[in-house]
Amino acid sequence: MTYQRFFFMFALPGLVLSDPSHSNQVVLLDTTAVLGELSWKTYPINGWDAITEMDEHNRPIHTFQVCHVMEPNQNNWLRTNWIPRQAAQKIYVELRFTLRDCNSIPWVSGTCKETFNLHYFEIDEPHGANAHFNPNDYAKIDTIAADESFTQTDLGDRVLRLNTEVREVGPIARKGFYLAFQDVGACIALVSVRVYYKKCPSTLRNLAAFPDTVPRVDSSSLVEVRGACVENAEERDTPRLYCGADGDWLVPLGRCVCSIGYEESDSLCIACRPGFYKAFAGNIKCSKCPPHSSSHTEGSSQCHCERSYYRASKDPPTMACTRLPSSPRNLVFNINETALFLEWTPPSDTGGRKDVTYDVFCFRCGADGQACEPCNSNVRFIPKSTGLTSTSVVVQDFVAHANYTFQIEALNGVSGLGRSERQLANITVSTEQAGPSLVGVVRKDWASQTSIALSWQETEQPHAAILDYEIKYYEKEQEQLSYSSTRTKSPSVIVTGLNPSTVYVFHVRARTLAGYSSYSPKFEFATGDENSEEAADQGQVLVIVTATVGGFSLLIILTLFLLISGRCQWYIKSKIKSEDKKGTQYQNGHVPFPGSKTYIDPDTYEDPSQAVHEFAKEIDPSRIQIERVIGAGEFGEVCSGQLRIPGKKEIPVAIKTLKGGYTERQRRDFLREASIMGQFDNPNIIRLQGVVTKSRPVMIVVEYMENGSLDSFLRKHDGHFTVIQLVGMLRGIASGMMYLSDIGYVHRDLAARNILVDDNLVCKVSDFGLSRVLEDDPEAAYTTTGGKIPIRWTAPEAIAYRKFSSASDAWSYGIVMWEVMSYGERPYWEMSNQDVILSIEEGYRLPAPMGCPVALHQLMLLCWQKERSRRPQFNDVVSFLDKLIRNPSSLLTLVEDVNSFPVTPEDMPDYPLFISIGDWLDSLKMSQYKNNFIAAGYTTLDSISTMSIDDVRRIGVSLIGHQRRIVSSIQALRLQFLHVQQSGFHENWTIYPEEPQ
Ligand code: ACK
Repeated sequence: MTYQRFFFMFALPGLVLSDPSHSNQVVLLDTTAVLGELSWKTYPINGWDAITEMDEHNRPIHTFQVCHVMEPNQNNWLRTNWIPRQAAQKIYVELRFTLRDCNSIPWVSGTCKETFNLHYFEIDEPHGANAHFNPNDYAKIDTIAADESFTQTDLGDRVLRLNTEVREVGPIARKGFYLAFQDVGACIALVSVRVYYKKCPSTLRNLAAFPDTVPRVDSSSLVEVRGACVENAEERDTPRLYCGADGDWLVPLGRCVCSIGYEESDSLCIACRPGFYKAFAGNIKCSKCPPHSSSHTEGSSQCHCERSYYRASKDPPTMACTRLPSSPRNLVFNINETALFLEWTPPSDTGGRKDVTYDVFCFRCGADGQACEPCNSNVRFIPKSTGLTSTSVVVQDFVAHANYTFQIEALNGVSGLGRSERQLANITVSTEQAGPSLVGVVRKDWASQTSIALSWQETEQPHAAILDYEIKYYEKEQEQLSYSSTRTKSPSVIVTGLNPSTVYVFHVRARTLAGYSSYSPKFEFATGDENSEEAADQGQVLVIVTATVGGFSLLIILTLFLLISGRCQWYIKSKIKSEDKKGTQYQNGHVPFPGSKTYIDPDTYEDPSQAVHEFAKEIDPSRIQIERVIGAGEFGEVCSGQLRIPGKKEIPVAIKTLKGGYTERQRRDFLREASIMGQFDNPNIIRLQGVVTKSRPVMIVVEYMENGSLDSFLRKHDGHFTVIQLVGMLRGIASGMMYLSDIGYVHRDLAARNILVDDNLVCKVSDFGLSRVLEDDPEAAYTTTGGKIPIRWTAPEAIAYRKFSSASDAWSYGIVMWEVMSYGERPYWEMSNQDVILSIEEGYRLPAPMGCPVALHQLMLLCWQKERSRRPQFNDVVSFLDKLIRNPSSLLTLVEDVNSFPVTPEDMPDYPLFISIGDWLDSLKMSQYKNNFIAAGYTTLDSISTMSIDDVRRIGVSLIGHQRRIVSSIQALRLQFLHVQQSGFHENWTIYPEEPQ
């Protein structure tokens, strides 16, 4: 009985014949893939049986079976066709078969086997069709036994299990081989035979291609394979891989990178798309063309600049293309006797670059401004004329009475690439004002112990009438440490108040409508000694001369005053020791400089209208033409209009009127201002033209100031001026205040609202009137001592016990500086007056406004010293500001640039502490931004302390004024934080995080 049918009843169902694909195997034979006949040979012919069935896809299933289990001495061979070796060095034979368990077949004991043998025979070519089969040619590979055979299930069914066995054979050297299956009496179904060898398949690794590689037969050694870079890639380190025995690639070394213009995508290097570029070889992506450049082809290594945009040789290809800067803006000049200051603001368009410098070109022109030729080399530029990094230059050694044209060009790194697009700023300067000295030899007419009389002549016919002369003098020994000056309208003067037996240096300059001439050479003259005969009664002479020079009958007034009131507010100290000046001046009230005028309080006149007529000219109202109302004062309207002066052309004036129905006291208070103003003669003090008292309405006529009051002017032009321009304004105010303090007038209400500005940005101090100003000033508040005081502007000692002095004016001046540098911000913002007083007492001082040079904030802090004798005097302020103007680079360091601000308890004491972001913003009246801060993650005060103006802008504060207010306060917090850190009082710094509402 043959068991073949029986066998297949179990064999076919449930067999899984599909072949798993193995990428690292090269198949030499796979019976499941052979569609036609296999034509394998069997020996003897009736041993193995070939059965070909069809699967559900109609593909043949080649099966060989043998089951002669009942007959002894079986030796049935099944031989494959010749299999070419190809590249194989070692082959793998995978057999899938079923093998019946002999126990499951009755009556076969002794003859039934459960194994079969696998053999091979290497040979270079296949046998001929009639070749005889010789089993001895074959070498045995292995005896194959089943892992599984028939298995009984719980239900009693028999389930056939498929065995898979794999055997390796090698090395194989011949071109091909046969396999043979020897049955010795088992019941076998050979379902599939797969013969393969292993390889490491070709692959791309690290942008290198590695070919198919056959592993070594010796499984312990690897094949080293060198890769070739893919197209458009270049080698970095030689790319290598090792092929392992199982056909796996191991140990990748080295690599290739995509060349310029190409980027990696799916292990290949593909060209950058148009609009993109890659400038460097490497495993980076192509980048979008930088601004103002483009690429039109694929694979661009860089992008080309648009028209009028350039790339400097040192600019990296990643940088945006840039263009030439626009012309510098707001080019202005300022000229004095010897120096011409040119100043401008940076171009509105820097071309997208940060390397902007400036070149200055100088041309000297003919009278009509035409026929210009380059300046000769005598004209000097400080610091230099080319490659300037700052926006100002000082020009020296120019010729007086000449016309110059200066051109300023802004340059940047690409200026050399587009010369045709250069833009220059031009300014024409006439050096009329810088005329030569109009004063010849200065002679000493006589000298006493304390005075010297001088006279001089004009050197040449002046081009404009001389208005007056200024005489500057100082003790020779003191070498210009401090100097004094006086003025005269005639070409002679008696300088008084000098020290006996002392050599003085004098020089004189003239003032014409065109400005000051240069100073005369210096002349040295000595005062007489104690025994000098000339010493007689020089005080009398002095008074007469001074009074005449000043244009006021001071002598008469003073004599009158002395006789009537018996009080003397005026004296000339004949021996002023210069070292005493500082200490005594503020403490004892006014000490006039020698040769200067002295202010007289109109209240010391019994009849105040007498004071008015003493100091103010009565104007015929028919000469006044009122044009329009420009504002409202406490006593009536303020109008603008014209004043006709006989023989001269009309001048613009402001007219303050006293409204009808006034009381006598109001009239007196109104005219008091004129009595005060009329005593002043200084370019930085508002000039009184005269008064109308003899008809109605009563008027005070003053020079017209085109730009009105300084506070509103600055607010209107927020951010429009250069620092030098602002310092120029501050210098003017300080100079006016120096004049006032020199003649002994204490202003008491110095504030930006009381400064007027003309159309040349000249600032003049106005609003005089002692107690009246304070009544008048809306900022003035009542203090506990009963007076009305503008708290935010006033020094603590003046608030506390009405100690007003030039030193308290210096405090107010510091506040004016702050107002100017912050473009009219309200000092201490919205803090209450009471809080201002308390925080000043605790040592709080206003922080530097945004963009404020350190030097200016330091000057403010000096003005705000508690100890009033330590505050600077106005002459110190003027010379300090002059130094800054002469050396503009000293203004470049801004407070926000300073990382470690010099903090001393005196200069920078604790700032008030706020509890939370909300409290802080409330104190600034900026509560509307609370959620902006919190949404951006600024929930604590220490987190905001690092915020820059850009951060403030970024979180949505768009108004420049608000940005300024917030940043100023942040700087204050930062300084306080620094101070707290330095002093180690961290517990003072209370920070509460806050949640959004
Ligand atoms: O800020 P303003 O324009 O400048 O408004 C006030 C207003 O009058 C009430 O004082 C302006 N004002 C006062 N004096 C003068 C002046 N001399 N020239 C021009 N405007 C003036 C001031």
